[in-house]
Amino acid sequence: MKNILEAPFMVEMIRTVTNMYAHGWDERNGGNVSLLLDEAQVAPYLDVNAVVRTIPTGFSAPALEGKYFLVTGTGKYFKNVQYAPDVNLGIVRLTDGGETAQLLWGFTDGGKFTSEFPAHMMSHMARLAVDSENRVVMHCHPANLLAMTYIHTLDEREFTRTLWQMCTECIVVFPDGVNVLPWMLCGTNEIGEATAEKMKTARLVVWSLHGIYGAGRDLDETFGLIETAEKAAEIYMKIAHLPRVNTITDDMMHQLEGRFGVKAREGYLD
Ligand code: 2HA
Ligand code: ZN
Repeated sequence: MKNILEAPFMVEMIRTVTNMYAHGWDERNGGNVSLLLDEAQVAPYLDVNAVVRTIPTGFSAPALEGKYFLVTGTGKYFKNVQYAPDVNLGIVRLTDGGETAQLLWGFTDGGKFTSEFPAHMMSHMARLAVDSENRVVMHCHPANLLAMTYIHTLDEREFTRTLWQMCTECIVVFPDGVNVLPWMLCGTNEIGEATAEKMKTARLVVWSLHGIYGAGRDLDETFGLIETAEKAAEIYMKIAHLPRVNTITDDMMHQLEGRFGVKAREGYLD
């Protein structure tokens, strides 16, 4: 068996959560990440028939039957992942129609996957139905996006348009815009279902007064998506209380659509 700590997916996951912590997005045990893996990716590094223990998930996810995920642990601190990946991360395979997770590696202190596992798995299902290449769901608490949910309308079109207006490249990076959930109790199947519903039409879902979810094809892309939205929110928080003299107009955004070959969410531009 090859050393799993040297597997490209493991190295990338450790680098990503370390970077998320460095960005201040994941204080204490805040945030969680899940990465969909193929059996062929995992097999050189562990015996896929050796189940360490099974953990009930508390939900059903038939579309994810037999799928493998590398996922952050509940109560674990992103800042510690690089020093003890086998404690803070785990690899699970879903069985029983998604109702059981078979632990194959990690969570060596007896721990388990993130409390937001329902939101992650339901979001994977939703995104895979739209994009079969989607592999990542990422949640964190970036300060400016969070701050924005205290002072900006939560109307999705307005929220998206404000972010697009803050940096020229926003509409290019997330032409599908940002969906927004009202405050809901986290860690529940209900917020998981609501997040997944929102994931059908956008790869970014804001959890008002809490944080954000991003989805994408790989860790870099998903990190970059959240990074770009958070940068836009930062600009907004710098200027929201000041008179606006200039802005990115809808006409400019139509020019960006043409130049970069993207199409803004239907009805979001005038
Ligand atoms: O504790 O961020 O939403 C991790 C979280 C819960
Ligand atoms: Zn959170």
